[in-house]
Amino acid sequence: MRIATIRRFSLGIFVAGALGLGAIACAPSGKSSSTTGLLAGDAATRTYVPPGSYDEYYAFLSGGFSGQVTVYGLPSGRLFKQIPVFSQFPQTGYGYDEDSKAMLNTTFGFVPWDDSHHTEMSLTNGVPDGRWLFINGNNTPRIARIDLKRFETEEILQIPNAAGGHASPFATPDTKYVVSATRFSVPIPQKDVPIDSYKQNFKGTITFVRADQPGKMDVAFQIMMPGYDYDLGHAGKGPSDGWFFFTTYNSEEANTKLEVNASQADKDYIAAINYKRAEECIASGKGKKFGGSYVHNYVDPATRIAKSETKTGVTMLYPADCDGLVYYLPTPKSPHGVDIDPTGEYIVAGGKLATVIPVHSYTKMIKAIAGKQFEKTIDGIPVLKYDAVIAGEVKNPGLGPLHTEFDGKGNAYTSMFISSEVVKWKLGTWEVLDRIPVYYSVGHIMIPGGDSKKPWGKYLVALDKITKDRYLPTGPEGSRSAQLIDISGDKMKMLLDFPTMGEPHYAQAVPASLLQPGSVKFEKLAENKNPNVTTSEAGGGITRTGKRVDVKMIAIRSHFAPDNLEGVELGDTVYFHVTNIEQDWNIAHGFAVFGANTTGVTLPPGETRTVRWVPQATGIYPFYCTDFCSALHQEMQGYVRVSSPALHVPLSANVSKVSQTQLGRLPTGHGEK
Ligand code: K7E
Ligand code: CUA
Repeated sequence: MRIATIRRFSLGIFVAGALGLGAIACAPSGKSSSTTGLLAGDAATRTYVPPGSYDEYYAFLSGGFSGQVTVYGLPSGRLFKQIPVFSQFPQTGYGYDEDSKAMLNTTFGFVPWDDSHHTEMSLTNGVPDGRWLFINGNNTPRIARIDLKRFETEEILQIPNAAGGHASPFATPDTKYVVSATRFSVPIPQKDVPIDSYKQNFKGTITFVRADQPGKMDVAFQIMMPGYDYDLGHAGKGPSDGWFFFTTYNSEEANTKLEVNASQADKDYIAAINYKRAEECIASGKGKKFGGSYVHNYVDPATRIAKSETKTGVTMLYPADCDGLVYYLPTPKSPHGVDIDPTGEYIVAGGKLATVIPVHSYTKMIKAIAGKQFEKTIDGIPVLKYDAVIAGEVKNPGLGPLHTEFDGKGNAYTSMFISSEVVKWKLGTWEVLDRIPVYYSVGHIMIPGGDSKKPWGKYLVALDKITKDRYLPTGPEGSRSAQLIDISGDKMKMLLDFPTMGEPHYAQAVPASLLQPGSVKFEKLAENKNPNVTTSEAGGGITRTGKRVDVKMIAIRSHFAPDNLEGVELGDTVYFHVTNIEQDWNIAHGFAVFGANTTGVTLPPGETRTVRWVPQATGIYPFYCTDFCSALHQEMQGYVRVSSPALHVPLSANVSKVSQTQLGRLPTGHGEK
């Protein structure tokens, strides 16, 4: 079905192109006319941000299997930055250098990769506040927190007792919690059992993580759930604040050929979790102590060096022990997304195999709970009657509904994966108002603030999985694509395509004014508490502790000091602690040494980075600045001599204005080890 659809669309474009209409070929023949109202020139004007001008929104796209986040401007679609989160990043040295590599520690050891799906902005009163961006690691379940003053990953918490952290890291309206539900059920705790004992042994968990205290993210509690696959989640808001909703599929509990065996049941469920009730049950001692260890990594705010701590044990809640904690809302069919409208009343499911978009009512749900309108009970979880909770169904929306966002004006927009379109419909009447084709196979869509109480409903970004025909070919694998759609009028209008990095599953965006004023320009040297900081040329030097050699140096336009180092011996491990003492925005230097076998680094102004190097042979090794920083950048270099231990070459560094007797002494002041 999907391929046929794509072919049809491709053909449409080809025909349009042949007729010389390539520039406005965003309306395939035979589809809605809603895209034809916009001339290419109008779209260009709407998305053109002239040189020297700024974009209106920051957009944060998840990087999918790149394990990163990318930062774009809207409406231009210009890429500003990649923020490494779960992946090592050669461009900066993230995950390679001595300062940041602890960020990637887990109980599985050092894990320098993950599959990141959902970005989530921190919220205050249900509105994105621009403090932090959270993103999940799917494969080795983790949640990261990115600080949006620095656009840097500052914290990563591993999720124990889970296998796949997909329904994550959605936030409560006050960011008290972010959540992670296990996509794959497994034995919890893990044990070696036959796979076909799934129904007896496999379970799912839903984890609530305390997230409102930066640097102190921690597992608050977990809920032991039936062995389904948990897909996505969203918090209630307004009247439904205090509840969290998660989609499930594979309520059949199949363990093989899921594409058939997990598609048997007519309906799966949305799990509605009353997390205020969870807090009460825990307070009254109904939680159980449960095992499971996990690693918490965070950037020490003073030193800016990442640290890891391993934690053990969680509080586990069983629905049977805490009545009123979880209810199941029957939902057709293998639902994917679950999205709560800005008023908090409607719970919209993306039943990817369903022919309708089912919408539940929070009010009806509460009434059905009070009236005990239960179909049955599963592991202590009452299943509510479908008719008692359903508010309405959007009929004939298209094929393969996945995700819904809202514009704050009473309209909802749903991505249709199979029929490759975005469909606009009205909350309350459920009528389809408009549809626009996208290219192709759209997954998530994003309206700035479109999952919050206060959407900025001007643009919609479609995040497409397949982009045949949109860009010049680049070999067998092309990029995925984002498409910017104007939703300010009655009809949606396609404005722009731009390629993405990795596979952006979800995205968040906020007005630039929320982040621009607070963006850090440089680290103040006086506030750099890295123990290896060097704040002046005279402060550099070289010291030996057994087989370990520490070099402290500064970088400033256009030299390193010291820049001649002797006395390093074969068999030593050398740590270069380089501080960029520039105090000006965006004046970066870099550092790399010949034969470097760990990393090079870029050095933001005012910051210290440490590179570990184990020389493999005697000789002379140049080091240099990797960032073209001035007209004399090519002169920004130095040498390290590596000698045989038998030669007993004395340790030396040509530190200016410093006598030989001072060599090897750490500078006074902060930072003494
Ligand atoms: Cu790709 Cu949110 Cu992981 Cu849907 S998920 S597309
Ligand atoms: Cu410093 Cu180039």
